[in-house]
Amino acid sequence: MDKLLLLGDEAIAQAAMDAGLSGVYAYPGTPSTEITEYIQSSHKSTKDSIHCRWSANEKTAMEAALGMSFAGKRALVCMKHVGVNVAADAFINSAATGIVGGLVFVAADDPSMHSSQNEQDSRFYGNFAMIPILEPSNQQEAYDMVYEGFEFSERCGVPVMLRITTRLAHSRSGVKRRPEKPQNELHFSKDPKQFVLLPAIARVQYNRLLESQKDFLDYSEKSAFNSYVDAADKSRGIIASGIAFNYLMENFPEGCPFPVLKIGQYPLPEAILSKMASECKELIVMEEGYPLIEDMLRGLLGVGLKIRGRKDGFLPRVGELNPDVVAQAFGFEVERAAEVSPVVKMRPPSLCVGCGHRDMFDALNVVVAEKSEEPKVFGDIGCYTLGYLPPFKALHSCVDMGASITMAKGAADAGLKYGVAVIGDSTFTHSGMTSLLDAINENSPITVIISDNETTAMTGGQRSAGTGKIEAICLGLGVDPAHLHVLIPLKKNHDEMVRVIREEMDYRGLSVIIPRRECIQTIGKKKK
Ligand SMILES: Cc1ncc(C[n+]2csc(CCOP(=O)(O)OP(=O)(O)O)c2C)c(N)n1
Ligand code: SF4
Repeated sequence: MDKLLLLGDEAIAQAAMDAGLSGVYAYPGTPSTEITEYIQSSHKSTKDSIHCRWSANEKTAMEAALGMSFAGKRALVCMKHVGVNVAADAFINSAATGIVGGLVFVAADDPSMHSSQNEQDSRFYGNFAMIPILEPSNQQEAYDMVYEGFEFSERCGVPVMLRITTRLAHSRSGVKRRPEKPQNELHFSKDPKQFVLLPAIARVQYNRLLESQKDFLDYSEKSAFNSYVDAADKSRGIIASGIAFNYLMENFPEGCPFPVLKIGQYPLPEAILSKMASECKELIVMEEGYPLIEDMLRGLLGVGLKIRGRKDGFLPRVGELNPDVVAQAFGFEVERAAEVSPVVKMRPPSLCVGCGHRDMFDALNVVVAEKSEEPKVFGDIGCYTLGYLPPFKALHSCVDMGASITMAKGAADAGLKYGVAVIGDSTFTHSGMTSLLDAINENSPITVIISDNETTAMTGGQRSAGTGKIEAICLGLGVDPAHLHVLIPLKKNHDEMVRVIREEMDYRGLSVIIPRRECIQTIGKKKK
């Protein structure tokens, strides 16, 4: 088969299509976005009618993927790590219902928080759901794991999690493809109760999941993705998972003098771990993210053995690993990177010149400055979060998608006089609509600004689920039409925007202002 030069994300997408994918379901989020984009732009998705439209959020993505699996077809669901929090209800329960068509769940973690609000480790979710987890060490393995993952999911009867991290998602390598498989035929579970989690049925399903654990362990013990290379020096044994295995081997190009267990599949293969524990003086754990294996080993192997890793300072407790960090841990000399020339100045991130969010903040700041009782502006997640930084310095919070409106409501409940929520259109349809409903139901005295640029700009300009429907959604939820305004955020409309924001902040009930102007970057892309 041909070899392609692919990003880790693209390798996942290509493998899924080669394995007979019928649909990808996802909400954009770095570093997972390129998986869906690759499928969207492929000739195959059009030719074979592979579903690849963006979902409104990660939970709807997970549920739709489960629906496709219910109908017997293979589904891929992709999200960034914080998206797993949003999808968690459906995700955890999907382990209990099980699947029909193979379901691969890709969780893309972002250690070091390159573009995220935390660095949580999705392996905990896979573990919590009690399903097998696959963790590739390179792009070829990402391809192979997804290609085999659908069949593996069908064999296990549950979704399989593929956990990747930013470096693997966003770096390229040659990937050898495997033969293309046809899509599954539409077919359904023979058990009519399988997807009905009423308590009496759920108990049976849960017991079945528990019983499957020994099979999952057995698959891990025999998996080619877990490999052990013995060595003579048993003063240390090294356990390296995912991309950390690559970093380790980069530091030992002639081969590691200590026994190495590469982990690519969970649950952890206990037999080989016990063998290492009995033979080696100490175990070193190298893993990207939280010290998950490290903690598990302490439980699994007892406290007698010395286990080193992120918790005892052998490796840093936070942030991404890389070959240099691993080299330092082993006491090797690390070449210092060339100094950055003083000519190069630090450039803090900022909203593009000409961005509509700028005009919105300019107007909002005028009204905020007028008030003697300081208003609080609750931000959300998107390009407009940059309104926290100079020159605007306009925001007082940014927590999770949708939190702006509900935090403003909670603060109003507490007695805050002037609460403003600033949210983007994509974030609004992701998880702001239910927040708005709570505020509408109590006519909370807050001003909600839905800064609508008709796209999901921060992640690269993907289609936004609510484009063209934002006012209708607000009215349908129950916003008073007298307190719903659509404005065009342009310099020439500055005075009008200030007036409307002032009037609505003085109104002691709920109001929604929608400044709408298309993101200039997506306009530019369309022109090209
Ligand atoms: C739960 C979750 N999913 C995905 C993301 C990634 N993400 C950050 S901002 C954003 C959407 C921004 O779109 P919008 O609200 O329309 O604002 P814009 O960037 O267009 O101004 C996304 C998808 C995230 N941070 N959290
Ligand atoms: S990408 Fe679009 S929304 Fe984001 S700052 Fe630039 S113009 Fe504004």
